[in-house]
Amino acid sequence: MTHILVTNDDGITSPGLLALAQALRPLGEISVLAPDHNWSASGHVKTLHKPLRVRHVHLEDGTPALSSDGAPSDCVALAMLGIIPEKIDLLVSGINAGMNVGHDLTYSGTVTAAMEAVIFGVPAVAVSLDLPEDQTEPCDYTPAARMAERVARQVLAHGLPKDTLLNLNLPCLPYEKLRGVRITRQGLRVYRDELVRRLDPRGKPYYWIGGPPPTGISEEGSDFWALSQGYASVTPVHLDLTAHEFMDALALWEWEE
Ligand SMILES: [Mn+2]
Repeated sequence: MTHILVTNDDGITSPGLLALAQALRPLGEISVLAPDHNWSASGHVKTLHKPLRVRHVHLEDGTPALSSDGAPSDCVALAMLGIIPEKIDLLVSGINAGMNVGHDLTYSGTVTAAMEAVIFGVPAVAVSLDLPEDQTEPCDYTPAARMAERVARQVLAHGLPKDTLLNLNLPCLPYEKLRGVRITRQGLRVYRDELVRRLDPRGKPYYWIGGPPPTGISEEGSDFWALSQGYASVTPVHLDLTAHEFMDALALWEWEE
């Protein structure tokens, strides 16, 4: 039987995790191992200097699950190294509260959890939902979860090339309003971070990385563009970070003293 591991970076109580676990259920056996708190923007973590705990918990619908004080990527490693004894056929991470596009991929706990699975040789999909800032109603994760199930089904049918994951992002739209799937490239994010300096009660400064949320550049064919057009964005992401096109020019630098 197909065995799917589900994790996220928003934490075990996140509604996106529950929606995802429920939507994937028809595809096989689902194991959930997710962080016990929010690890958004934690990057790719391997915890080496403290022990990791794993607890038996239940999702809101009663589904048995496991939670850990480790990072999303730790959760994947724990599962693959034996916490989940059965062979895992697919890892799906999400559904993240907020899109993961452009350079977000280097920060994202959602995406780095998928990277961890790929390092273990297990195909992986990261799923993120674009949550509009001005939204008063909480966004419904069901349409995104339905699309995640479609993408997961494709990955189980076709497999993925070595060192490759799929980064799925969805606009916050009802399922019928989704315009379909676009295969995209990693786009360009525009960060608007500002340093916020404050004083603690003893007069010493401390800092926040503040500022408004990032925007993006809507170049046709990119992940950010697809979301802005109402499409589900599927970007194949490779773990080979080599700048291949720069290698020849780099070789021409003065390497001999
Ligand atoms: Mn998150």
